[in-house]
Amino acid sequence: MEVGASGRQLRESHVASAMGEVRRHMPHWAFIGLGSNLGDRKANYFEAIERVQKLPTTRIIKQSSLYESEPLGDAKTWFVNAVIEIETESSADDLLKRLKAIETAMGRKRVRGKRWGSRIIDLDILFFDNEIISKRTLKVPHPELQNRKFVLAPLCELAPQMIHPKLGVSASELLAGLKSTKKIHLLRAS
Ligand code: A4P
Ligand code: MG
Repeated sequence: MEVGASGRQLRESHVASAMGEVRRHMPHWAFIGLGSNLGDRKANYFEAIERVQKLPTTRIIKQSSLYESEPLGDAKTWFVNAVIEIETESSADDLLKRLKAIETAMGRKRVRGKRWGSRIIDLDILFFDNEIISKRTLKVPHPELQNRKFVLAPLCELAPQMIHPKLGVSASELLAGLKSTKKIHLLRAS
């Protein structure tokens, strides 16, 4: 769903400040992957979207369709997955903090020792500008995105030409080359 002009266009725009001078307005753009497999999964998705929309200096530009996907890892219940594009004036670290705060506010509990377990909501930063970030707390592009149809299918609705800054290929090429046998189907078209 197209919500407004592309973040990349806006990034380049100039805006007049309250003082009357023209200053460069340079929000960042990011793609966020959302996943839920506990409780009312669709309602969780919509609540998360609302909370992202309310983050300071952040705006949702596009939302993908919703998909239902077979779990990868320890979880037993199928996930609802989607991807959104945002523009924000937050740094990548700050955005991560804010997304984690949304997960916590929505009641997500992390189970020690359980990798890829069930969760009310998971918000992952897939891309942040064209940055490559390799910190313990934040890895961008998300290190697993190229292996996941539940990320690539919704991402390709929004940005099929998006070049992965580390792998140097587009999202649609990654999707076309994906070998995963995990099932995924469309739940709600955007
Ligand atoms: N972290 C590092 N990079 C990032 C990033 N780009 N975005 C750190 C968000 N967080 C990032 O994440 C653990 C730590 O990763 C965070 O504290 C953050 O500092 P977490 O959300 O606490 O735990 P997690 O989500 O269980 O771990 P992980 O490894 O991030 O898992 P993923 O990649 O999120 O995968 N199957 C289906 N069908 N659909 C799904 O959505 N999701 C997962 C979780 C597994 N299986 C799934 C799905
Ligand atoms: Mg996560």
